[in-house]
Amino acid sequence: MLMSDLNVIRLSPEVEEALKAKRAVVALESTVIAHGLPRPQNLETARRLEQIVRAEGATPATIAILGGKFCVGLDNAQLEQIATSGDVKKISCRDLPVAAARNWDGATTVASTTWIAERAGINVFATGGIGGVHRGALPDVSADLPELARAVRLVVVCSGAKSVLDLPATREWLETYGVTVVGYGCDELPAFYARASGLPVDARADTPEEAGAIARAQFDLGKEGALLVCVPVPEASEVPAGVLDETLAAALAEAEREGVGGRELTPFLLSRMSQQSGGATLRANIALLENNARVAAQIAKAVIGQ
Ligand code: PSU
Ligand code: MN
Repeated sequence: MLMSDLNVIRLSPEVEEALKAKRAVVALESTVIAHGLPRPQNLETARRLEQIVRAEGATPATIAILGGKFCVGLDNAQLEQIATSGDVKKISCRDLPVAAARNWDGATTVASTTWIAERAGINVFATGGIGGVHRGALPDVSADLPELARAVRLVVVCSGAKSVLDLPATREWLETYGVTVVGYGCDELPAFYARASGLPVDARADTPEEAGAIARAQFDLGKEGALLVCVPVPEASEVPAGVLDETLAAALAEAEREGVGGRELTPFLLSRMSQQSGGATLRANIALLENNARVAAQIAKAVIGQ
C-alpha cells in the first residue's frame, strides 16, 4: 500500500491529478527554503523552482509538514508559511513520527523528503546538495545517506554533497552502500559550490534520455538505492576555490568555537559562508538549485518516455 492511501500524506489536487495521469512530477525539499537560504531569497527561490519545473512541462511537488500532515505539493500560502514563519522545525527521518503525533509544522530534509516522495509514488526529486559525512572527530553522518541507500524507484538530482563536508568520506560511503552516482555532463563528483572534487562518478550521462535510461534500468531491476544524478553548478556561478577555502575554514572554526553541532551545523555553515563570501556562495546555491530543478524535470519526462 502506498502511504498516499493513508491519512498522514496529503497530496495537493494538482500533484494527485498528475500522478494519476502518470505525468512527470518533481519533488522539491523544504529545509533549503526554511533553513538553507536567507529571506527574502528563500521564498523567491522556492517559487522560481516551481516555475522552472512547470516551464519544462512537469508538475512541482514541494514537500513539507504542516499540522503534522506530510504535504506533497504546497499552495502559495503554505509555501509562504514555510519560508517566513521562523518557527518551522528541520525535520529529518527520525523526527517524522513525532511530527505526525504532535501536529508539528516542519521543513523536510533530503532524507525525509525522499521518504515521503517515495511513498507518494514520485520518481524524481531535485535538491541543492545532499548531506554526507561531516568533517571533524565526531562521526556525524547525515541521515540523507542511509535514506538514499534505502529508497527505491527514485532519482535524486543534486550538485553533489555540500563542500562543507568530508567529500572523500562521503564518496566512499555512497560506494559502500551501493548508491549509483551519475555525473550529468561531468566525470567528477561535483562539490556543490564548485564544479569538481577530483572524486570519480560511476557513469556519465550527457542528456536527460541517458540519465532516464539508467533510472529505468534501476527501477526494472528493483534495485534499492536512489539513483544520484549529480549536476555541476553552472560555470558562471561557481565560487572560486580561494574564496571557498577561506570562508569554509573560518566557518568551521567558528562552529567549533561556538559548539554548533547536530541539525544546526549545516544551516550555520551555509549562512556564515554566504556572509563571508559577500553572497557568492548564496548566488551559487540559488543558481544550482534552479539548474537542478530544470534538469530534474527533463529527466522526469525522460523516465516515463515523454
Ligand atoms: N542543500 C542546500 N541547502 C540546504 C540543504 C541542502 O543547498 O539547506 C539541507 C538539505 O535539506 C539536507 C540537509 O538534507 O541540509 C542536511 O542536513 P544534515 O547535514 O543536518 O543532515
Ligand atoms: Mn548530523
